[in-house]
Amino acid sequence: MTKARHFALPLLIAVATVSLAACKGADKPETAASSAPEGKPGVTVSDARLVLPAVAGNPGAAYFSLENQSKEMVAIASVAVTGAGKTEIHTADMKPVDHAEAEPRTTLRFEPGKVHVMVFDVGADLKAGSETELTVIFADGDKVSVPAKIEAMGAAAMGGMSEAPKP
Ligand SMILES: [Cu+2]
Repeated sequence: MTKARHFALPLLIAVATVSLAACKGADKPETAASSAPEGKPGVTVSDARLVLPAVAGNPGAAYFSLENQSKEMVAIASVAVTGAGKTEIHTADMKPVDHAEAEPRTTLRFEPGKVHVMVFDVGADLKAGSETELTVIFADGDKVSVPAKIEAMGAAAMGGMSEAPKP
């Protein structure tokens, strides 16, 4: 009988070690897999455009729509425009705010006369009729980049009105 006892003990230890290892392995299998470099699940940015200042050196403005299909609030920390300097998120009455929020299952529209992005130091190579890139940076660090149409100030300000008379 003494021989049997000698066998049984190491076997028990082996079984315990194996089950411990299995526990550890099942803990967090996909930590590194879920961070995409661009894009944000449930969020779509569209209709991006940059309106150039009427007078060179003045700030321009950027507009876009952000559709939040997710169940969570999405916070925009800042917006970057390729070829321009710094930007600020402004309320309708031109007050800078440190972020803008899109409620769950709503579309937040940045548009003239409402919340908008003020764009400073607009580079000379940003020309009406061409495109640049607008990047929305979220409070959690995610980013979404989309092409932005570049428009002259007149076209946006005049809306549906006819063009100014030519000299
Ligand atoms: Cu403004």
